[in-house]
Amino acid sequence: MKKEIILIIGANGQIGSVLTKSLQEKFGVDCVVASDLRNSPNLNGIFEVIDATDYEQIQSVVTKYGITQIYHLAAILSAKGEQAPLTTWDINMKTLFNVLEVARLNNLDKVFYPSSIAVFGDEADLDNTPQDAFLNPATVYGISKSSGENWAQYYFLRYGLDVRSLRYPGIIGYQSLPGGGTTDYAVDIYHKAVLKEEFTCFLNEDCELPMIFMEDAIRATIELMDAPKESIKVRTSYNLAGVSFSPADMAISIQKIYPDFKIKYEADFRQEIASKWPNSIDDSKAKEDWNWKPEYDLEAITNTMIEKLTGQYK
Ligand code: NAD
Ligand code: AKB
Repeated sequence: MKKEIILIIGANGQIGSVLTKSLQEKFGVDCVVASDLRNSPNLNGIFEVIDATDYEQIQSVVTKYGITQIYHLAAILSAKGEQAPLTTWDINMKTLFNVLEVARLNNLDKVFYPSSIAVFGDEADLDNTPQDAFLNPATVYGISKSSGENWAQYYFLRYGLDVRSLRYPGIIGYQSLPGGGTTDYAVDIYHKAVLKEEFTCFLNEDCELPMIFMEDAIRATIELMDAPKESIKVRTSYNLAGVSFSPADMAISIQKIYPDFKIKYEADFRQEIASKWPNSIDDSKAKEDWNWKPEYDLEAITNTMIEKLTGQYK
């Protein structure tokens, strides 16, 4: 079997720091190159500083290690992106174009490109949003992801590059902190609960959004990338569902463990972003094509988050 050498771009982020470890376990520490804008002193493994807006920096690492697959995670997320729309567009698109071109010109085997529920806007059904819903995203982040999905498909159709993609929901994990998204509250809330502090939520109490536990998100990524090429029928990006809930649902689930936990609501600009995103996602294509099945519901997420964070804060 061919030896795969993996490059992860944006490896220091919320997903990258966890995915790096999983890919090291799968492929071996010597076969995974983590990269980001700044060094990662605690990483046990190979690290290279790469600014993915610079084509040559990616190319030189691909050559140096004989990279065969790229996981391209670098992006500016929804809330932070609204602070600087044009810069966000430049970074999100330039990094993607560089990855696609490096992959094409070096005949890489596969590329992973994460998309997001942010591709949907108010033209899509909010409940059980279908795979093929009309996309009219309202944030620059969502516009960049919906465009990126089409570029992924273009490289597949035009050049045969095996680009695979998931529309991740908001990701919840204890291992890392989120960076600049609209769903970040769903991680922060557990940190406050474990610290026995009141939580101020920037979304409304009934704002239901699709979420997924980190373990499920990582497993989905690896299962998608492992699936036989012919079973990948969606070449833009697969809808992916974990579980859907509102901040009030989360508070109730935390109060089962900490009855004194308090939450108050002070909605800000992120509520406007969230109001145009789905409440829930139809991921039947992912189920059909590569047998996707989430494992964590809200209760399992709450129990695991509180157990793990309690250990971390000891
Ligand atoms: P993050 O913001 O935590 O991490 C992104 C990383 O990219 C950071 O470490 C940052 O330093 C790096 N980066 C930024 N610009 C770069 C550049 N020019 N060159 C190299 N690295 C650069 O994001 P995340 O939550 O880990 O998300 C990873 C990917 O998954 C993103 O593409 C995001 O859009 C997507 N996604 C995330 C979620 C989620 O809930 N976390 C949901 C949907 C989609
Ligand atoms: C964000 O809130 O921007 C991300 C996402 C859902 O893409 N977590």
